[in-house]
Amino acid sequence: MHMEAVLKFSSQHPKPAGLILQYGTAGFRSRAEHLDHVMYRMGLLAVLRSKKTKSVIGVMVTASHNPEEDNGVKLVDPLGEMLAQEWEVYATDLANAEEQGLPSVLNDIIQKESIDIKQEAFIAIGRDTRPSSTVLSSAVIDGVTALASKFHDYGLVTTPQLHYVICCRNTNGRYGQPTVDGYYQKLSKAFNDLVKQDPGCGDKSICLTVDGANGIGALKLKEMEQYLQSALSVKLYNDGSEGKLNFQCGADYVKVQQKPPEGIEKKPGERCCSFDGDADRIVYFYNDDAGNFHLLDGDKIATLISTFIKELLVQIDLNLKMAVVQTAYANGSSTRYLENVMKVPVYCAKTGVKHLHHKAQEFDIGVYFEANGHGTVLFSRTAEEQIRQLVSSEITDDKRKAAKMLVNTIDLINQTVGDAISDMLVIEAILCLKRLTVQKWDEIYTDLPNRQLKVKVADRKVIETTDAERRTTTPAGLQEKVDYLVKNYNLARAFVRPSGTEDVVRVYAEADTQENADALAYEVSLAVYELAGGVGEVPKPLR
Ligand code: NG1
Ligand code: ZN
Repeated sequence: MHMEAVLKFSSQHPKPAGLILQYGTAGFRSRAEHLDHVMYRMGLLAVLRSKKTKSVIGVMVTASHNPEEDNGVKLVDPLGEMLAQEWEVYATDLANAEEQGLPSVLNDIIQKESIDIKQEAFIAIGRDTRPSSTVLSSAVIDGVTALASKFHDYGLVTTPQLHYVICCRNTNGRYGQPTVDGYYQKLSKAFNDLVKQDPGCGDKSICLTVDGANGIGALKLKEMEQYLQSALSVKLYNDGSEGKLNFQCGADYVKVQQKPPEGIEKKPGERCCSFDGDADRIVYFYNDDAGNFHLLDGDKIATLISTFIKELLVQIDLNLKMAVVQTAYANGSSTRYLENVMKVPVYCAKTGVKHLHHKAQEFDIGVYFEANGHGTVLFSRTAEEQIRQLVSSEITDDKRKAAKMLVNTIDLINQTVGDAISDMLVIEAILCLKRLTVQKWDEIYTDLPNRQLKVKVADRKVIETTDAERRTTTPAGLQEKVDYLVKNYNLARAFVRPSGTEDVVRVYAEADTQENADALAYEVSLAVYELAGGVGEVPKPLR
């Protein structure tokens, strides 16, 4: 191993004394100025992971929906999935080691994982548009270089684009060409073919307003527009030309604040969507004639997509098992609708797409979405093969059309990870093919009013959870208190969990009216503050 080089490069990326960071829900996240050493070390770790898996590994520099001043890094595994959980602890050990201890941490990993250090490694690197991302991604490159390994710097890409190219590279192009252009070609062909199944969907008949969160998604959507000539015309706002990344715009703002982003013009009934800062999430929204705001979040998206797929499956008559995976944040109405009306099995996973992705892999077709708009659809290899074979077999024209539409859907979906651009194209195609306005889509079921709040506590680890994070086991008495508070409201549900990306405890409540959801969320916040060591201002009622 090149330990001298490791230490030499490391001195250019010193670790701030005493700084301890954790590989959280989506990698490391912090203020950008705290991350230079982490980036360097994730370059080192990516090389070890690449040697271990004998595959190309990705490193994405982004802090997603977090403020522009923050940054972060996530590693991408061979098939475009999130880094294997067993390696998260190595990431944390490496990030927190004092400089002189680096060689021994690296050697430990090499030994524990029986890594052949002579094995070649190859790393693909991407970054978002944050001003800090350029220098931070060169720190990653230093890490890769220190271990004398090769890399390709994809530069500015969305997170899902990097996941896509990693999957392509490691499957010898079976998933597509491993370039950003290959991504545009694959998705646009699938989209154009899908909407062509219906003559009413051509000629720019689909018009959509997009809030690009002033981030990478805006940039990439602009690049992609020329490939979508046939059907879609986009009005792009918050394209990064002036506004600040994720500031009063973007999917997280729209979802959490439950209001439209700043800086976009829209007429009543006009369909709009918001990407997040690295374009792996999307939510839709519109204002009705009375000016009321309506949000169509990940749950509504999961319902739309799973209904569409289920209808096609019925037509092609293949016995494939489809399920929807959600988290505790899924609106109760969506779960009830899927289970009771659509008769689709629904599972609840812990927050964080890696958990949802894992669960979704258990089915022939696994649709997973977090309420915040991060999600995708996974087709098992056999399901995909069966559907593809059907297209060229002896069947009726109607059946063939349905099978073709499923094939186009498979190709349009980015199965590696949630992808705002890909999800947007799937949704737009479905709405057009099913002749659904955004209002009609919204009316499929009515969301229960809900509220999400944050509480600051001295140490959020005092809160431990069970049952896919729907119940707390510590501190003593907290769950009993939440149960007691929930009983006072109709159709109510509430839960508490420590965030994996911010130093806060999250509180979620839903109930029959917004007033009740707000009151319950406030009461639960107060219980957290009192029983879990709240710091700073005591939570106040929302109204
Ligand atoms: P945390 O901070 O652990 O709640 C948030 C989101 C997740 C996920 C991650 C990664 C909510 C309530 N939580 O996690 O769904 O997207 O960020 O970005 O939206
Ligand atoms: Zn994101």
